[in-house]
Amino acid sequence: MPAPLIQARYGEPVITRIYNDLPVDRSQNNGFGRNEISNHFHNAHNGAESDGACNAFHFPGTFYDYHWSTALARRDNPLYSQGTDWKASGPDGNGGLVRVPGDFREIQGTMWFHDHRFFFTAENVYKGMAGMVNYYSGPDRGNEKLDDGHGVNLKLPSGSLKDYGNIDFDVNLMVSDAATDQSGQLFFDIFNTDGFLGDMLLVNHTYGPVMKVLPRKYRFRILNSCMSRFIQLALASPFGTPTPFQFIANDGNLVVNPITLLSLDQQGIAERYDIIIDFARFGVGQKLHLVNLLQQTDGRKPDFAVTMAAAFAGDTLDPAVGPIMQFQIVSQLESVDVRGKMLSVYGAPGTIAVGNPSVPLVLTQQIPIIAPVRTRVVEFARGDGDSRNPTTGECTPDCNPLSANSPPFPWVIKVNGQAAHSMNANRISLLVPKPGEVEHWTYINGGGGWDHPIHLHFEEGITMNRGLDTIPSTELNVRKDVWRLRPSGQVQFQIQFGEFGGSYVNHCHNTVHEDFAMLLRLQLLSAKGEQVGVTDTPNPTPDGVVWTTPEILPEGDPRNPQFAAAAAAPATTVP
Ligand SMILES: [Cu+2]
Repeated sequence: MPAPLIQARYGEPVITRIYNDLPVDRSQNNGFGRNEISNHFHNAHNGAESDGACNAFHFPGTFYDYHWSTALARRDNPLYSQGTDWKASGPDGNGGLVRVPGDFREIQGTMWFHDHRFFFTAENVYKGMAGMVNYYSGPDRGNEKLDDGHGVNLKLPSGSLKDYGNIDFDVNLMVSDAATDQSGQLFFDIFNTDGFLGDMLLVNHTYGPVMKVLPRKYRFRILNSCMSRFIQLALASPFGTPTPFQFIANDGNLVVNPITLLSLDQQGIAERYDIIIDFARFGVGQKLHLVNLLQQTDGRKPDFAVTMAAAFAGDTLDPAVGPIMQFQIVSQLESVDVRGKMLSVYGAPGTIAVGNPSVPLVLTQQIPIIAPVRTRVVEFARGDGDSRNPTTGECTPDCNPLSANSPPFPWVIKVNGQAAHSMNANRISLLVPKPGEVEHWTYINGGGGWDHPIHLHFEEGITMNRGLDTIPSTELNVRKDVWRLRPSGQVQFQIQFGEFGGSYVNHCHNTVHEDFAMLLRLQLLSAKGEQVGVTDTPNPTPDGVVWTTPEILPEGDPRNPQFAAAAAAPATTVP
């Protein structure tokens, strides 16, 4: 079953009602997965109650309404709150634009939603609780021909039969891995805390799909939705050699100028890369392949990338390396946007001429790096977690249920060089006292035997550097919401919070690491009229929600004198 695609646009909020129709009996889960669900919209700017927190799940027989506000970041900044910029806009469905408050440089495009139920995220997402969401905007409208009257439409490859959101030439590719048992059902190992790898790489939940394409440009929005597998994709020409394509967006954020590549960078779990392939460079009847070059043989980290020739020859220890999808170039095909209409590039008899659009040289403007109000260091490490409250013995929301005596979780996070903690939803590890303040954060990987793709909910950061290590052009000064740390690596980015106050999380998106408590809680205070303070912690039960008052780590709270002392101390592990 293909994963769903939800199309939304700036200026039109969405209510997504999720019904939980799973069996009440937990034992009917075929060995893994939990019937209590939470739906996280990665990485939209939504109120905390609609973020899909890992501890805000709901039960069989209930529904939960998520209010997807389609808020554009910086709408609460007086510079952008008037909604006067035509670039900060959404398609009105009738050839024009609806302006919205916010900064057009923070427009988002390719996103996704997935289950986030603590301790069961990997299992539930693996079982299919995920889909993609595209946000359409004035500049990135999903219409390659329309003149909107204000000259903001970038006219990126997409199609033109609908006002916005055409998918004839703008295609979401969700890449996930799977393993099956002898009866053909999904197999999963719940006792592996390093990470779980499937031996089959699927595209839109299909093994080895074939897509017919016209000889022209297509946009592909590629998501890695694996549990623990990193991928590295390249395009093989009909002759089996790497062939160039253009990179236009990272994690749903347009880059300033398109970047020509022969291979994508490594792509960690939850990262999204948008690329443009021009099939006009090849002839009708020819076939190209999307190829995974990255060998990974355990859940800790990838081994290395192999050559295109080795990938085709199967000269690798990893059955998921090699061609994963085929493109067949045809002279005409039926539109997906308007069924029954036939399309061709030059307008063969009985078809609509779609032509081959060009890609602009400039896609957006750079947000500058400035002196921060404060800096923070967050280190992700291996260790004995402390999810259990020493006084009450309780964990929020769950202790490690794999064993009767519940050993501690194996993954921890340290803030500003202080003590290591694993997830307790009733503990705030990072507190942002005021919206609009610019901070610089450094994420550190405390070990060399692992890589971690770390996801920050709710806001995107501008990637500044990777310490002394090299940084690719697809990351430098580019906005992202997931960063691979690299083994013993680090990454620094500029971040600014706003729009909403409330509770969010920051975590490893190797969903097995996440489930074993490599998460922390982030609390945003709002200075706006509604005065959102520190929010109580929801503890859901089948009979309703019990609220508890969270503790706040001093090293994560700039209002606490101990914050400055901790921030001034060197991090415990700097490679
Ligand atoms: Cu991890």
